[in-house]
Amino acid sequence: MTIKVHERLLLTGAAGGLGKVLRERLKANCEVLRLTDLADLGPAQPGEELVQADLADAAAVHAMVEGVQAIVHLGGVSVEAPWGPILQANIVGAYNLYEAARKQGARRVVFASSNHVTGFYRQDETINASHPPRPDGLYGLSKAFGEDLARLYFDRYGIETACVRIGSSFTEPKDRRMLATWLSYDDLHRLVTACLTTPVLGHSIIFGMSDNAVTWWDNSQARHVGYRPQDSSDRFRDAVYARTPQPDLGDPAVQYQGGAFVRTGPLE
Ligand code: NAI
Ligand code: 15L
Repeated sequence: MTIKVHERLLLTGAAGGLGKVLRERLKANCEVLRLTDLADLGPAQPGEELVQADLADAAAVHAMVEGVQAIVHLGGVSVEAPWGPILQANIVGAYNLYEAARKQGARRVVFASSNHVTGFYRQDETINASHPPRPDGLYGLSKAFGEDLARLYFDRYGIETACVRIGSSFTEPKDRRMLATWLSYDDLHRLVTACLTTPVLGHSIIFGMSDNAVTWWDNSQARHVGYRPQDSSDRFRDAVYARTPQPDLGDPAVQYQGGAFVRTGPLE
């Protein structure tokens, strides 16, 4: 059974892919789940409060944080994109959220960071939370900003954050790279639950992955979070190999952890 340590939780980005996944599951983690997104959230279900708002709108963000004890922050631009939208959603939006948490008294955040904070490490390297960021684009850079912002708000104000560098959270791994980066939806919920319930979180960086045989990430610095993945990409391996071409080892998308993010997008 999931321990409910928070009465009211805020989930940003609730209309998105992972937002829909957690909308159902996080009801077990609280009495009231407040959901927010720029996009339409549909009708409120029992135990839900809905707020349609732009994270770049400071007043709206301050209002949505009122009365919540903890925040699961998924909202924002989730892929490589031009600077304008990334600046507004991921940088101004994250700042607004932490300022609102400080002023409204929310004490813990689970921040959906991304493996693209470290996308320019090679696939033959194993990295941990102490390795410096090597973002693979403006999107990864904005997530690195979010992680540093969270660090400042912990050091100065004691607001705890788990920066979850999510790998690839989809129903199943779509390609060979995702055999290393895959995070099942159930493991995502296990990980978010662990971040919400562990007694002392501090400012922690944890790589969001299932128990995959191939991995580039070492979570030994986040044992205090108490996350134990129970799924693995391994059962998809044969099918993924059968339906995908032999990789070109000269392709940067094959060499680097960020995959295609290292060579696509508005930086070109
Ligand atoms: P998504 O793109 O499906 O959902 C993001 C949501 O944020 C959307 O519903 C969108 O309307 C909302 N949003 C965007 N700009 C906004 C703004 N200015 N104000 C309010 N809401 C805004 O992305 P997904 O896949 O659900 O990912 C959720 C989070 O997890 C994102 O922060 C993403 O960067 C992160 N993540 C996801 C991964 C994955 O494998 N799905 C991997 C790594 C990180
Ligand atoms: C991410 O950060 C994206 O949000 C997601 O859509 C995937 O592209 C994922 O990384 C990935 O690296 O597979």
